[in-house]
Amino acid sequence: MHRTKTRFAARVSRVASALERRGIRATYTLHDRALSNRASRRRFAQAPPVLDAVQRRIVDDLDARGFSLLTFSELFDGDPLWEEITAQGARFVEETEAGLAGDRERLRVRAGKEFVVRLHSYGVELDFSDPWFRACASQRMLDVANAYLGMWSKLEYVDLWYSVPQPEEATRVSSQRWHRDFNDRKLVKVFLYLVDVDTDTGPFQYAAGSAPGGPYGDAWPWRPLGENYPPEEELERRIPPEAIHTFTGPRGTLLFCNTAGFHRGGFATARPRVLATATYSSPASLASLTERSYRYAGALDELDAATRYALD
Ligand SMILES: O=C(O)CCC(=O)C(=O)O
Repeated sequence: MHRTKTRFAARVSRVASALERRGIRATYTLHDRALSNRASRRRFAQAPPVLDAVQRRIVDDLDARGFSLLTFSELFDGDPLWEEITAQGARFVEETEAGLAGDRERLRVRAGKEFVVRLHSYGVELDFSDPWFRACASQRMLDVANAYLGMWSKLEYVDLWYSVPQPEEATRVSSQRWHRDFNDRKLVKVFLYLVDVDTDTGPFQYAAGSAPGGPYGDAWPWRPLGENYPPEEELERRIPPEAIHTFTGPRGTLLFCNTAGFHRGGFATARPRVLATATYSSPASLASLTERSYRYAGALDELDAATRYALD
């Protein structure tokens, strides 16, 4: 009797979560096609930003292969923001290493992804006094994200990560394995390396052309809440090695990437990888698939319309 009841309960819970998934997918599609994204595309089209040559190159690269690689100083030429971000990174490293050596309870980690310590994680308040947030909400970055997405985007996620070195024999787990992000069909993730990253520091890797619409877009195709983690060896058989890019590089390396395409990283074995990251996605994503990681604590009415939209 107990067994029957337990099986029945398990079945009810499976059906309930399948229905919930279906509901979330339907909400995403509705917001993408008809509700929020349509209005956001119209707003963008009414006054598209004027991009300079560096910003144009990033958008063209993203369109052509799903990523763009440059340096922070190319995009923020001569801006003292770099010194502020590196100081922010240094404080984060110091606090993280003190936590790793002592009270690990203080460290911000997510269950199943304990190898990444975060500066903010979710549920924080941020404003322009935070240097990395200021970079992410700047027109230099936001105009790029909006131009690639063809709409006013939402700045959904802002953080700094410290990837803790793993034993070399450890197996890759979670985002250390090839996957597509579930967030959106088309999104922009940004990674700014705050330390030199070599092959033992867990470099980010990307399969160019694997975003929806690309030559490998049909391999385990993106769907909202899809099964986004295929077996590693199968993926490596299906996508040719020349499409796989491994982003080693010095501190200051800046990468824009549509992570609806296959990517992985953070499998540091020799040294910690420290980076700043951000995600820009469509309003449809925030309405259905994702949650903003922070609340903007500044005054929205002091911002221009596209920035206000991104942070609100
Ligand atoms: O840590 C990495 O390099 C991978 C990050 C990742 O998979 C993601 O942000 O979706």
